[in-house]
Amino acid sequence: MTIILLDLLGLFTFIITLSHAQIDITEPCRYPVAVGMEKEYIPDKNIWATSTTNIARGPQYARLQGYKDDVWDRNRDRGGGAWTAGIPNKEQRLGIDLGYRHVIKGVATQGRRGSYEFVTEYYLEFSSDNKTWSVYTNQYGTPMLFEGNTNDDDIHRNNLDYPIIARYIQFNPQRWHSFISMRVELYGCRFDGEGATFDGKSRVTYDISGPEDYVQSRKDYVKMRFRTNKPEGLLLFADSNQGDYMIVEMLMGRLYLHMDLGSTATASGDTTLKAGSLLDDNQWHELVVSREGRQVNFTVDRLTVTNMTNGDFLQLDLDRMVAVGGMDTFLHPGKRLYTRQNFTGCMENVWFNYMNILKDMRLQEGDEGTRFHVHGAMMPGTCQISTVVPYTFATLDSYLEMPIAPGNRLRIGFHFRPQYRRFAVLARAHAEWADINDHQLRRLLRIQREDS
Ligand SMILES: [Ca+2]
Repeated sequence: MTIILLDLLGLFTFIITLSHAQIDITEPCRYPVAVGMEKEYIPDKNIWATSTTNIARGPQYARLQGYKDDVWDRNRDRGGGAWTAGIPNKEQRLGIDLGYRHVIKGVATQGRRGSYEFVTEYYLEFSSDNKTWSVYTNQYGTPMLFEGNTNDDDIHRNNLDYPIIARYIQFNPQRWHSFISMRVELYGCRFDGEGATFDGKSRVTYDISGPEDYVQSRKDYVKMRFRTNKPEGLLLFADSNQGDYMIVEMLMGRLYLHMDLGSTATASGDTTLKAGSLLDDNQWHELVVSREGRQVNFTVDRLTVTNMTNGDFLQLDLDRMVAVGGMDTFLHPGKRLYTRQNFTGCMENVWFNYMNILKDMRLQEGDEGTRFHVHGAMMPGTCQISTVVPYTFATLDSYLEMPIAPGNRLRIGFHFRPQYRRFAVLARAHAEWADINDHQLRRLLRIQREDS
């Protein structure tokens, strides 16, 4: 296994030398293809909408290149040739269940042919569980408005600045011409995430203590996706007997990267970079560490912090252990490390210098002499984390409202955390009868922020 990996490294070094381009072997979907709205690989039942004008304009007809047939064909019912929302407002959504998680790298839209109905601007939303949704954002973190169509039949394709990894996608039209009518397609690949769930006591280690097994690198590349609802924990720990290390830990929902490429009596190499905030929100996040010499880029969800390492050294020397998800003891770490907790949550596609740790561990499972070891009850496979959905009360008048059955006794508990330490935040909950859209009186529970 190691020999193949070395061969691969040699090969990629060679390619980089030739092309002078950065080749990312962790790139999950280099050649995106249509997921199958047009070709109907996505079945009708996997497509939904918040409203529909009539049955001939249902969501199942929102297929790229679909059109209203002049002649009725029982084998290919194309309906009215597009989905058309029944309510013309900005709250309408066309949703697609891709069946499996995908890497989505492009989207295409069309209007309804022959009727001059089309959507000119829309938001994209995505979800891995059909419960918690994220909106696609631009580099400033604000929702990104996608360019739609300018007529009813030309295809407009948008290639995404960064890929979406999700099973569920929603189009949320914001402006349109005449009616909200859409035909769509998505482009990407099936996502094969090699993941595991860590329970706060488990971890994976890769032994590099053998005489031939040490790491000496002038460049480093670490990448992982993670999801947690705990604000603190150790994600990665790699160190050496001489004092070099690379550590990634989470504290108060922020990520900290600590590195030391070598210290002398007069110059410490100890360097810390911080990135991200509120990362314990139970959503998937991605971190990337890329280092070349003293320059370190620490990226969390596409926002990069760059710094130079302290000290005079350029090489990371590791000869003890690479640990993912935690350590056996925090008693004598001897390194810049603040947390005393292992990571709780899910990780997937964990790369450490071109080693896909969870995948290579699975492939070598049971091999005599494997340098991977699982400690504790780490569960491989899809994420097993319970779906606790945190809400951020961003403004004073933010509130959370949910319908509750009349006559039931309800017990409510809060776990809440102020974004800034100096604010003490109180919450207020009250229940009231309210007339919601189906004209049935139901009781609504409202939870509201109340600052002291
Ligand atoms: Ca060193």
